[in-house]
Amino acid sequence: TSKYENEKVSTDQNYKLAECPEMPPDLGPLDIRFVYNTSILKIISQNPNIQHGGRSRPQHCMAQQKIAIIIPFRNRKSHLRTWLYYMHPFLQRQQADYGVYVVEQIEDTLFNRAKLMNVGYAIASKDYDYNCFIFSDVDIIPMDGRNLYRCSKNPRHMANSVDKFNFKLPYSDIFGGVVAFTKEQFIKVNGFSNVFWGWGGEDDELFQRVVAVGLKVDRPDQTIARSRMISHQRDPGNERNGKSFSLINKAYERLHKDGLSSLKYTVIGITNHKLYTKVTVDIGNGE
Ligand code: UDH
Repeated sequence: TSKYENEKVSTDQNYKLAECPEMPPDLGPLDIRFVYNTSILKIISQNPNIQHGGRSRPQHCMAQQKIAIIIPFRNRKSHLRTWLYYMHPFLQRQQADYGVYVVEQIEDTLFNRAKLMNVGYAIASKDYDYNCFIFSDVDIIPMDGRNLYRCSKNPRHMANSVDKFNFKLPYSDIFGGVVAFTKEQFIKVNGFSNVFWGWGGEDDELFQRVVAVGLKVDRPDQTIARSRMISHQRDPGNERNGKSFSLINKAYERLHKDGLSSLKYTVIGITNHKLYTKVTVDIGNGE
């Protein structure tokens, strides 16, 4: 090797970024009003540091977690645009090393939010060495930058103070909206159940799984966890699941046989959009 190459190698080795701080600087309350009509092109131009597929990482420090954000999706284009508009700046200010995965269920089947989350986990894991998975509805936006979108010692429930519920927990075991799991935690609970078709119950079942494996749920302080939900009607194809109570009653029995261990799906397409990776998937129809 030439002298020049030796120098180059030693420079690269010496150039190690310092770890990012636990609490990034200058975070605080955000003004979230949902009164805008920005185009995707404008969001792209406002976020020049996003890489194709909706990836970003801090430029001046080494992030401690590699975070995949998984969003279950069908027919919510304007909600997704709102999410991208607010959340890319939010995550970058939090100095996150992250990628956004929008997991779209094909038409004409009953919606299955939980199974889409499992698919997102499986696809993102093949993409990059993610060690933290944040499962987020497309219609929830945090109102304070200090609500860190990170994993912690226990699975974490970020949406514990939503405007729709007057910023209170409607019941103590609620675990919907936005939750974060390390890879180890998610494997330990065997992911979400795959058998909740239609609206309701899959998030309560996930709570039961967390408890069953001896973990707890962490929640941020409610004053900083304030979030807004875009109000909407129930979607067609996502009617209430009438069986969810009887399913949850047997959550412990299904824990090891229903979840990541039994996940089956067919990928229809994976597209790298500028602001997110879109995974279109056929997850069956529950029959
Ligand atoms: N989702 C879709 N498309 C659908 C259904 C659900 O993208 O057709 C996703 C989306 O990310 C959504 C999440 O799944 O944020 C949760 O579904 P949801 O928004 O229907 O659930 P939520 O409990 O609302 O937030 C329930 C309907 C409330 C109707 C109240 C009318 N006043």
